[in-house]
Amino acid sequence: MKRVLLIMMCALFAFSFTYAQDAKEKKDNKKTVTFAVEGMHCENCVKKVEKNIAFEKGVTDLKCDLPAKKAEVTYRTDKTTEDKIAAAFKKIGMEATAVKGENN
Ligand SMILES: [Cu+2]
Repeated sequence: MKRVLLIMMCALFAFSFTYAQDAKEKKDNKKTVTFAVEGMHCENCVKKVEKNIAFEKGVTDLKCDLPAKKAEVTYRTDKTTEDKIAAAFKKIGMEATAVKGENN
């Protein structure tokens, strides 16, 4: 009887472990894309980007590099896309192009 219980405990443990791994993978579907942002020329522009893009649906992190005119956007791939983020830049009057080969 004790042996059955032990086997069941092991099975349960293995199952929950697999499940936890699965859940972690689902949480980690993040992607960071660097955008070259045309029209971001001063601190105010950076603030505008931070106030708008950072709150776009699916965006989890945002770093602006004013001298390089670049914005590093981290987003959840299940919530948004590169195109949607570029469209959000367009809405605030900036042209964002994903820089290939930097981190994507
Ligand atoms: Cu400006």
